[in-house]
Amino acid sequence: MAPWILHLDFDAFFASVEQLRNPRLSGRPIAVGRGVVASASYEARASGIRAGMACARALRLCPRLVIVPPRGEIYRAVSEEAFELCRSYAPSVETYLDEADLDLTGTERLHGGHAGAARRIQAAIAKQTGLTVSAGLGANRMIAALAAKAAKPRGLGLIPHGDEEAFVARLPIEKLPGIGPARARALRKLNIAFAADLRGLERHMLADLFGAAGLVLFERCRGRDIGPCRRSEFPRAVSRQTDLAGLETNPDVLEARLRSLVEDAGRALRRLGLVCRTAAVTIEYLDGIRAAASHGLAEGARLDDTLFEAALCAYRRARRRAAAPRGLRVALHRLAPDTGTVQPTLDDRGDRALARHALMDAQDAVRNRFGGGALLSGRTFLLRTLELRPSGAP
Ligand code: DCP
Ligand code: CA
Ligand code: CA
Repeated sequence: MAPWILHLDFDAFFASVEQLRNPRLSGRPIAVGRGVVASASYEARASGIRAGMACARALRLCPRLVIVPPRGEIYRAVSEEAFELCRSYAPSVETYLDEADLDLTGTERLHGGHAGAARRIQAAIAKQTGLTVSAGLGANRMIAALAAKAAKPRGLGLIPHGDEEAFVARLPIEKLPGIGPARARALRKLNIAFAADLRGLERHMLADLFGAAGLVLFERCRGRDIGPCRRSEFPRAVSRQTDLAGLETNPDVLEARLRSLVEDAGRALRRLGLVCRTAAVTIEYLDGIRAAASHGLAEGARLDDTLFEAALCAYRRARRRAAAPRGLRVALHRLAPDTGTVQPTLDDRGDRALARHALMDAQDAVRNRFGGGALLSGRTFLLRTLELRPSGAP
């Protein structure tokens, strides 16, 4: 079966998230970073500002530049949310920072063509996050990533099978993964500027120059990617949030909302094969004030009941005002791979614990297939009865 990889990469990631969250920054040149620019908005790039540049130099290039300190937790939550959505399109998704690789091999009948699927995923991410991603389709991860880069911003690049060599040949050597500034300098001294030039070097010459990395370059400048697959990194947090519009003060309803967020986040956590050791809750009020608290767990947790207990502790500590919240967010932190060991609790022998995990997995299977509302726990059932009540009625 012909391999097809879809690579996604957020456009001006940190900067776009900041512009989205603060409309006063939108359309303006901004840079996210502390001392050094980590991400520059496209408006800032127009003045020549690039990632890696000292903020002082960036300010000289563009005195109107607004510099914003980075907020890693928010960026991670945004990309995790977006890439979670990708998992319904492809059985294998690997993510790294603001990038994801989806293996679409064999799914064309399902999606009606890979380009169509890519467009739909781009649109779904834009709808869910308000941010744009560029996409690349190709026979391997390197080709897909290079195609996405070439299509920035917002675009979709597709390299048909067989065109890999020709596509790569025209690229400056710096664009190839594995060629950093030092290797680029060494190659440029040999008058090698493009991947096409690199192909003039025999295998043993590249090996003499760069060792094992040279052998990988030999393949890469021919459009073949044999580099070791990046281990799929797990996110730093799994989070879910809901907009309450400042209309709800009933504690039972608020706690039911919390439960429903925990169940959604818990399902995402289990789908990623992870456990968590901290549950954090943030309550935002209409005046913009936020209250947050977190609750730690002695052992990695994955069951909704355990997660909810921790989240409820955090929530009750954070909820010091009577005012109606504008929004509620649950984030599961301190993630680790789920090793599948079930810890019996004091009041619970090992076999009962196992049964609770098996029940959780069965519930997930139903919810993954029919949607989160297909099974309602006692607490969230309250929400269903409220949704059925005519709006505005007590
Ligand atoms: N990043 C960083 N320091 C760097 C490069 C990047 O902290 N030297 C962070 C900030 C970026 C994010 O990683 O927003 C993703 O890196 P990208 O290289 O994908 O850059 P951008 O998403 O900002 O821009 P582009 O539109 O070119 O992808
Ligand atoms: Ca990016
Ligand atoms: Ca990137």
